[in-house]
Amino acid sequence: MGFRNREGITLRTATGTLALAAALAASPAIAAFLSGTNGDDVIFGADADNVDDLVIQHAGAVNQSLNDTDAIDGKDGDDVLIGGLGSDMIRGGRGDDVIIGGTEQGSQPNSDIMFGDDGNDVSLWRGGDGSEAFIGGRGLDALVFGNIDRDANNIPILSPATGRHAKTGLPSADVTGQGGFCTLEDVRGQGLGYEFPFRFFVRTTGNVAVTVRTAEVEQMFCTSQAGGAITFADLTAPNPEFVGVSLDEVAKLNPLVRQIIR
Ligand SMILES: [Ca+2]
Ligand SMILES: [Ca+2]
Ligand SMILES: [Ca+2]
Ligand SMILES: [Ca+2]
Repeated sequence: MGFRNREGITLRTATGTLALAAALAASPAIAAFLSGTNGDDVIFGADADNVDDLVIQHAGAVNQSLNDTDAIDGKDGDDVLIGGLGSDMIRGGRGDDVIIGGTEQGSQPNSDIMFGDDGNDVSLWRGGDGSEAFIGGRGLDALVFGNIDRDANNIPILSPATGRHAKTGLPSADVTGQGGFCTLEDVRGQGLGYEFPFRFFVRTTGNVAVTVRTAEVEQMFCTSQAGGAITFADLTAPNPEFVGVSLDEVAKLNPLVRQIIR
């Protein structure tokens, strides 16, 4: 398992609590390009390519940075890839990858582009993460909207997991209690490059907050319009629509998603 992270961050994984400060102190400065191994990796965006990077930022010039963008390549293996701030580009590679573009809490830019590649991949979005794109690639891929659990430093919490993510742990998210709901529009066959724009509506205002585009994604999980329940859309159906599902049904539809959501 590989780690890329900011100094001092603690990860909770299946193998226990790992304090990474010592290990990171010995590693070179982390650039915006983060490459995993062909094993199971946990990679956090460095959020370090910004105006505070004195190698990038020319004195007296306007902003020369990538505004916290990271380019993350998980390579093979069952990875957990987390972009953090900025409009990140994240590639899962082969294996069952869990990809989070944020979390950004509404800070901008926050439009992440995520590729699942081969394997059964999951992309997780949280309120405040902005409008994004998820291209699933081959396999059974799922887009999930929910309140991703974070620590006090805004880092998604990874909890012990079983199966293919026993080495990395998995993030968790409250989908049932999310403060909004989703709609989908089917634009397959229109030559747009993506197949579904999903819109997230804030329940209290009824306003659209974001639109997430998908291509080669088979499943979508969100929250019911009234709240308090999970909805699911089968994107392989001729006329996909959201229907209510129990957690037991989620487990049958997608065991990896069931490990993540509640
Ligand atoms: Ca990997
Ligand atoms: Ca980032
Ligand atoms: Ca991001
Ligand atoms: Ca993958």
